[in-house]
Amino acid sequence: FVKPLNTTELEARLRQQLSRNEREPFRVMLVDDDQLLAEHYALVLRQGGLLVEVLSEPALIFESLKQFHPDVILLDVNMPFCSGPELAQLVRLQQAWLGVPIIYLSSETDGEQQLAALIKAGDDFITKPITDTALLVAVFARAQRARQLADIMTRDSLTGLLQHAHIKERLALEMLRAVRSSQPVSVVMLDIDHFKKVNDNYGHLIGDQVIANLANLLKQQLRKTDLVGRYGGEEFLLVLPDCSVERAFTLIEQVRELFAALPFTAAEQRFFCSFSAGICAATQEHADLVIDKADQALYRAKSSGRNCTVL
Ligand code: GH3
Ligand code: MG
Ligand code: MG
Ligand code: MG
Repeated sequence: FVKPLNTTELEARLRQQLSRNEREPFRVMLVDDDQLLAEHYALVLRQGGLLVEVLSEPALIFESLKQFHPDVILLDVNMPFCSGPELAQLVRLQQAWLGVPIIYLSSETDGEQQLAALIKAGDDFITKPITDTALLVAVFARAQRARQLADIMTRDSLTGLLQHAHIKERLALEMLRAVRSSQPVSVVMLDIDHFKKVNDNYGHLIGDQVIANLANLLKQQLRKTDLVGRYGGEEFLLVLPDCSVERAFTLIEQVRELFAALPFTAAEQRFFCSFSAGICAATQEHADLVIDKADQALYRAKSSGRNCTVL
């Protein structure tokens, strides 16, 4: 006989789990036309350490998804104008949200109806009434799994950094956040110098090692909230929230010096590498324009002799 955990103990454990991850809390979007009920469930989930956005107007879901980026969507079935399954179908039409689990949360107990909803779209069905603990556990488990999968899907296998499309997406998101919080965001484009020679002299595998080592160095030296992406082969895009270009410059110069001093060995030969970097401030322009600016700064760094950082 195992004594059931009471909700407080459980919440404490979930929080522990979250802090162990040292990651942002899981994000849950709750769509229900019954605002009072939705607020109750939201409270339960928030007490368990989850971040919850309540949406009582289903028509606004795409706006909300873009702003909130949930790990899990909890969806009511019976809503006026648009049923949960219809809404789920619409969400599934957009590639960006294909991987986000959709869980129906409904008092519908008829198996046929539940099946019909799941066949349309959606991943799971939770029947109301549900105990607070059961809801929290179910959502937590789903969110955790979804994050793990999203992580694998969005990361580059050699470096573990965000892939091209995903670092761009995160930049756009950070720019929105920056406008709201009026904090500066710095963007860095970084490219290894004369990398073709590394491949030519020591082979592609050693070249890969150099790329992986620089990725590790960046992960070590930057803050947890900084975002690092592998923009191209030996090109990296960094997004540094709450960071002025001056601070970014100092930081990147430190990393540049560390990297330039890092010895590599191939065919019993020691050799060194370097990178050039271009920095700019993320303004309210389109993310692509900001990337262009960082790229132009990088170009200037290359033409002024490489192994340097340009603002
Ligand atoms: P520059 O200083 O002007 O940047 O010179 P560069 O030689 O680095 O020039 P460029 O950016 O044109 O060349 C990059 C080379 O990196 C070309 C490509 O063969 C190589 N490369 C791209 N991706 C990878 C990769 O994943 N692994 C390895 N080993 N090499 C790669
Ligand atoms: Mg309803
Ligand atoms: Mg290069
Ligand atoms: Mg390049």
